[in-house]
Amino acid sequence: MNDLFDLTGKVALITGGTHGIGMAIGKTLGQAGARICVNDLSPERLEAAKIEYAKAGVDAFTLVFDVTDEQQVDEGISVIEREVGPVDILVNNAGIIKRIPILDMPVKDFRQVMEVDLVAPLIVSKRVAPHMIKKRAGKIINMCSMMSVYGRNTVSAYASAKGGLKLLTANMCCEWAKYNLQINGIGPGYIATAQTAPIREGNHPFNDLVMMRTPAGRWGEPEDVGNAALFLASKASDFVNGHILYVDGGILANFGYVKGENELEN
Ligand code: NAP
Ligand code: GCO
Repeated sequence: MNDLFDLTGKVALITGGTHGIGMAIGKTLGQAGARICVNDLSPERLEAAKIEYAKAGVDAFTLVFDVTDEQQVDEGISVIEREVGPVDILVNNAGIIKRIPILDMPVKDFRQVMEVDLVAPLIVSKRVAPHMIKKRAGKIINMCSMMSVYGRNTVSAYASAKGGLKLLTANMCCEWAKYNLQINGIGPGYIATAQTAPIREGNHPFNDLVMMRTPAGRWGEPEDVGNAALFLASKASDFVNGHILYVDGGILANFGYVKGENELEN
């Protein structure tokens, strides 16, 4: 049974994996035996992340490149292929969000979110897929969101990108599954990371909404997503394709509830 989740001999690239969900995924896949590669925009964050990975027993190979820049992606992946090996598992994790009402959002900001959250997964996947196709084996995991299926005030760019990423995942499946590539997405619910800190910390009222919408009654932890990524990166998911695995504590199953109803005494 353990062999199903053994990633020994596999090279995994987690984009933007220097903290938050990406780092949780990197640690989990690394502890399952994968050789972990992590990119980011900041050398300083990569240096700090390397230390964090080492504390978890993971020797991360780190390099700087911007996932929105085709030339930097090509050069970065070439370095990985030369120094570590061809990528077997790609996690398109890097992402940004801008919380601005549509009428107030400059189009350049909308474009920037689309570039990072939707176009970049295409760029990086196009660069690594040919090797996977030649090898007739590969795993691509696109980091989607609840906003792949929901809108919400102020996150129009993010939801548009993550909604697009859900269907880009489907299209990668349609074109590449025949070569034994499995391309899936993960749709995290509300996870406690730097990205959600502005709507979570300081007793922010958004916590009430998350609690009302999340049957599990808690914010998710990055490790909750890391565990789902291990499934999608492993042999255990070889017949799962084009699927978005929601890791949301039940949000998608729940319309919501009124505080105090149907609550046990203990
Ligand atoms: P985070 O803490 O903001 O981390 C995002 C990472 O992406 C950072 O390391 C960031 O690097 C990197 N990045 C951004 N733009 C980049 C670029 N152009 N090139 C390379 N790296 C870049 O986010 P998170 O909460 O861990 O989320 C990770 C992913 O899960 C994102 O795609 C997010 O949309 C998605 N997600 C998050 C939640 C949640 O509740 N947290 C829920 C659903 C989906 P820098 O730090 O150097 O900027
Ligand atoms: C927000 C949050 C969400 C989460 C996540 C939910 O402002 O609504 O940041 O977008 O990040 O994407 O799945």
